[in-house]
Formats: sequence, C-alpha cells, structure tokens
Amino acid sequence: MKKLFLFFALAILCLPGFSKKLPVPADKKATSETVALFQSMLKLQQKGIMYGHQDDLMYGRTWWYEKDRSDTKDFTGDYPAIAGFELGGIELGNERSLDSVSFAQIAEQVKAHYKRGGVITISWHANNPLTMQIPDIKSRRQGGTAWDVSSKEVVASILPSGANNVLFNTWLEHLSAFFIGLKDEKGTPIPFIFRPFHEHSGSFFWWGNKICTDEQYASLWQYTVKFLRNKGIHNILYAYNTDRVTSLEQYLKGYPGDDIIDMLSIDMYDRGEQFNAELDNALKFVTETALAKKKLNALSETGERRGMADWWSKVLLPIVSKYPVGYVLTWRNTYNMKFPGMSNDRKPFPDDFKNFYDSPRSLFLKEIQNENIYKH
Ligand code: BMA
Repeated sequence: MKKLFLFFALAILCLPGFSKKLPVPADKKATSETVALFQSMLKLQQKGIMYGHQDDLMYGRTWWYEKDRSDTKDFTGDYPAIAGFELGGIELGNERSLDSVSFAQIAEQVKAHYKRGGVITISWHANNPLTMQIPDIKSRRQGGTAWDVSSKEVVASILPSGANNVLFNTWLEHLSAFFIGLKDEKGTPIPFIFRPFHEHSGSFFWWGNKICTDEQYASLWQYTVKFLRNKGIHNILYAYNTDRVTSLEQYLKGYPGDDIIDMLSIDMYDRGEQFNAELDNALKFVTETALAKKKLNALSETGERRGMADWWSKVLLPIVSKYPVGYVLTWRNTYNMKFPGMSNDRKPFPDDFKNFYDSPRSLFLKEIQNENIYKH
C-alpha cells in the first residue's frame, strides 16, 4: 500500500509543471504548447536576450517576399529568434496589410518560423473604427487609420452599447479567423505573442491615453481578449506595451490586469543621449515588475535614430545586459525606401550589428532551436 502511494505521488510530481510550480499564462485554458512557450521564454531570459526583427521574413531592404529569405539571415547567417508580423488591415477583410504584405504569406511564414523553433510576435495597427466611416476622410492626413486621433470617442464607441460595437465585433471576427488558421501540419494551434493597442502612453494612436480613459483602455483589452478566448483561441500570449515612460506608475496606467496579460513590454527608440539613462531606468522597473508578477518582459521595439555607428554594441547591448530582458526587437527594414540624397543600396544592418550577433548574450534562432521551446 505504502509503495503504491509512493508510486502515485512520484507520478504526480513528474507531471509537467507540477513539481516545480512553474508560472503559467493568464489564460487558464492555454494550450500545452503555449504554456511551454511561456515557460521556455522565462527560462531563456536567464541565458541571454533573444533578437527579434519586424517583418524579417516578409521583405528586406532590396527584396520583396522571397520565401524563407531574411535580411537578418543574409547579414549574419542566422534567422532572428523572434519574427515580428503586422496585421493592420485584417480587420477590414483585406488581403494585404497596411504595409502591402499578403496575409496568406504572413500565415505561411508564421508556420515556417514555428517549424524552425522560433518565436512569433504579432502587432496590429487597426484602423480607426469611428473616423474611418466619415466620408471624404481620405483627404485628411492619417484619416481613418490607427494614427487618426481626431476623436476621443473611439474607444467608447466600440465597447458594448457603443454605436460601433457591432462593427468592432466584425473586426474581431476577421482577426479570429486569421488566428484560427495559424496551425501546424498536425492541426496544432501555433502559439504566438499578440501586442495590440500598443504604445498607449504616447497618444499617437486612437487608443492612446490622452484619447481614452484608463478604464476604457483596460476595457478595450478585456473585451478583445475575452472575445478571442470565447472563440476557443487559447494559443496567445498577450503583451501589454507602452512607449517611453519614466515611472512604473506611468507604465501601468490603463493596465488591464494579470488575468489578461502575459508580457510587460516597452517600446523605446534612441533619439538622443538621454536614451541610455531612460532605457536603463525603464528596463529596471519593467523587468522587476514582470518578475514579481511572474510575467514575461521585452523591449518590443527599439532602434537607433541618432546616427551612431556602434550603437548595437556600445548602447543597446550593455544596457539590456544589465537586466533579464526576454527579447529586443528592431522594426522593419522598409523595402526599397528612398532616402533623400542617398543611393538605395543601404545594407540591411550597420556593420556593428555583427558585434551584437557575435556577443554570447544575444540569442538568434540557432541558439534557441535546441531548447524545444514548445515542449515541456
Ligand atoms: C510603423 C511604420 C509604418 C508601418 C507601421 C506598421 O511604425 O513602420 O510605416 O505601416 O509601423 O507596420
């Protein structure tokens, strides 16, 4: 009898996640692969910082969708650990995103990157559901887009009892349909990080914190997450995100709750010398709070904007190395961008990016492939 008891006790202890009481995603119904991704990312942040690149698999400086091509791979020989994708426009049922990328091809590359053992993150610059309905909007700058902040009524209008609630539901239907299609060959839903309504501390999107109240912002999140969960979608890790902030209090304004959010992330671009101290300060409270809340964290958008040749090795790497930052992502390499007075043969990255790549702290795809991040 005693032996039998011991056997069962041991068997239970060996169940995944049981013995170590590992932190789990906010969604109690998160799929096994999603739980594994969450726990793997927590583990990996002890080892180093993953590198992510927006639209890396969709286009580069000089090419447009060549299957499996990547500017990061062309430059370093390896894919980024994190592949970023953008869904702005999916809500309207469009075939292509606001950046002219085909949604079908995005789905294809999400599947490819998952198969390689990489992490997927998705952003959504959703159109403005209120102002986009105004006739002749096209003539106005930013009219009807995510950047249209001309009305403070937008968020209220899409929440229940608002005039645009039904419209917003159709948008979420389009979004759900795309998400439900993200499955591997066996039909297993592919886990990913979703970062909608981002940078709300800067009020340049219609969900910004000068455009709606903190309560409305939190409700927008709760409504969206519940909608997706009710669709049976349980393969998402949700990333809360602000633009530059200087205190934790500012950072958490409008936070929708620990039952909704899996990752605390921040976006900060380098626009001058003060950046070093600002980033250091922000990463300190973001990583500390994420650890205390048992959540993931990331510097989910950053980039060099002051013309430093050795920014990657002298600014970014030393600062992010001070804290257990989950990943750092740099934004898209705009295809065929014409810079005034410059020829169009820009390299995808500055030479110093190689120093970041060579650092033992940075993790690219090959360095996380052995970790089997989607398995317990
Ligand atoms: C922004 C810019 C835009 C782009 C958007 C969504 O920060 O890069 O040109 O449309 O992201 O990817």
